[in-house]
Amino acid sequence: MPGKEKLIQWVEEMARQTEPKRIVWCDGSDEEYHQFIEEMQDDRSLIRLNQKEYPGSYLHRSHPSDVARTEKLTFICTTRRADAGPTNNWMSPKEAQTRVWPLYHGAMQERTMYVVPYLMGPPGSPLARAGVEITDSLYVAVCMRIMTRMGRIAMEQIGRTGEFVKALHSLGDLSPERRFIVHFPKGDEIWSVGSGYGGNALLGKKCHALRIASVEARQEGWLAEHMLILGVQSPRGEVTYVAAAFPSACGKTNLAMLMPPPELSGWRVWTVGDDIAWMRWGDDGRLYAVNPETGFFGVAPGTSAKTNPNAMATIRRNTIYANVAMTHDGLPWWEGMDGPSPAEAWDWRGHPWSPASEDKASHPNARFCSPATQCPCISSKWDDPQGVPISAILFGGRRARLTPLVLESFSWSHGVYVGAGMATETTAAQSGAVGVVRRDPMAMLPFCGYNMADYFAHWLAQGGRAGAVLPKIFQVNWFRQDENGKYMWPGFGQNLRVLQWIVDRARGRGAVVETPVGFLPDPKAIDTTGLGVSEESMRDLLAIDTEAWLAEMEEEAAFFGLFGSRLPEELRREMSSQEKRLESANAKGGR
Ligand code: GTP
Ligand code: SPV
Ligand code: MN
Repeated sequence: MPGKEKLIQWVEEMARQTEPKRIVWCDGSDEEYHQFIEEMQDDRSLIRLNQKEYPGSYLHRSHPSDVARTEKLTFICTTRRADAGPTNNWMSPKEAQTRVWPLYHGAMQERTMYVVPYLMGPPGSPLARAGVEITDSLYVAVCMRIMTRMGRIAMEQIGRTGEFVKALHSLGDLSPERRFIVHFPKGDEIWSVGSGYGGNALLGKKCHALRIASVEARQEGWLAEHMLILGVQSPRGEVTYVAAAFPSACGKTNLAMLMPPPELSGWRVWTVGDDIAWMRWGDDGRLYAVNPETGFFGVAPGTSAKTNPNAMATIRRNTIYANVAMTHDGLPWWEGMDGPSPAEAWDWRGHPWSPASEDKASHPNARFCSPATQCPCISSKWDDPQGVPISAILFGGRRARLTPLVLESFSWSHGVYVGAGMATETTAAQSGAVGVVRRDPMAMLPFCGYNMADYFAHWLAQGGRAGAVLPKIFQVNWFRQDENGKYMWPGFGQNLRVLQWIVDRARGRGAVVETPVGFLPDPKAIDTTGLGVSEESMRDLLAIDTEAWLAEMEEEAAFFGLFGSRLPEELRREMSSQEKRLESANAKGGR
């Protein structure tokens, strides 16, 4: 059936269930966007910020119980439970029909249904994929306009190919009791009800571009990953592209927009993407990455001119903020922003706030939503349909102890093992406890749409591709703490010093020290002039505690045990070789 008819039929079907007052087909135009913004001010779902200081910018306050992704209420819907795997919540298609579908019945009565066609990936790219989100939230529609290529351009592709992901979203009654985010990888369908928050509701992002796309990528031989993409430019003008997976709120946006410190003059970092990478093998054997998105949905708290000046410039106009505080002058504010705290403000819930208040002014997971083109360091290739060739892949988590500042894996399969064994401390980006160490393979634990054992196998299989020019795989950790709980590494712009070594290694240069867990930089290989980190701290940041690693490997083994016989043999081999290397080093008294 031609795409347009298929789409009309689906929209009619969804309208019969949800019973909207009216249906609006979005064309993605500027006029439409501005009209939506006007309507949202009228119904008070958007508050106008100070237009002199923040032109085109607004604040959205969400329901206080709806401020982060709810992983517990996120499901993969497959006929067989094993296909979702032990790390995903599973629901049978039948159960979804009886438990979730009825929640849509009459859910849009007295509301407008917005039909939002969108494209993920640059138009004309072999990786451009279309979707249509049906939503009763204007906040969702305006954020989708920023985050995706919305409207006509998507309709063209749908009309031509007849293929699109069907994404149904309703705010429902916003009760966490009746909140579900359900994915049907087989039918390319997503149902989300009961939440208006980012990753739960902007369905092109995590639901489509990661959970659904990861299944498609496995079938078609490419990769859909929770990764930033950046280009590092050396003073000689050589640009090296890097993709990096860090879990939510662990530094992707910050690294993607890195501002080189003055001591490292001549170096530049160009942003291609800050959250999601779609990567495919090119005819020349290299791995090419595109950013499927067109905007940044980033963490506000901690963002300042000191930590991320490029983000501060990006979010100065045309930005939809969510759950930040607002000063009496209509300026957005959050903890960790520049300058002193305002003497008085409204907190993220709209209650009066002062520095004496017990609660934070901004929600820790408050976000900004801004167009990518506003970023001062946006790469000239950020929307290149072919993508950028990746020379290095980084895996990083938030670990107070154990994992060093940087290490290089011995091989592709060792690198896959390093990524699969990753762990991190939880953050405010997902509801639940903060600061608990959990395994988060490749930062994809909440986003892999199928059994993660098969996901590891898919990654391993890439290493055996004929003619593939494999990127080198690294692990990084910006979050090591000393015994007083202070970060030992200054991070942010200074992370460029680590990127320099990574670029050297990717280009076959740079000195290393071999350890049981990977290659570490030779102590002199990281330039520390003007850094203010003592030699002793650098030693600690690059130390390998073999006993602690062996203890970690027990936890890792318990996690891998969840997958039973489905865990790839190659991963088991990497794990046991690493264990042997550690044991033998330990017997000799450490590294
Ligand atoms: P998501 O959008 O949730 O996927 O997060 P993200 O991975 O893009 O994380 P982001 O860059 O927004 O950073 C999250 C938090 O980590 C912010 O509060 C940052 O200030 C902090 N952060 C980022 N980079 C560094 C760093 O190098 N060192 C330290 N100490 N903190 C950092
Ligand atoms: C994340 O939580 O990883 C985010 C924000 O990037 S969300 O859009 O909610 O997924
Ligand atoms: Mn993310």
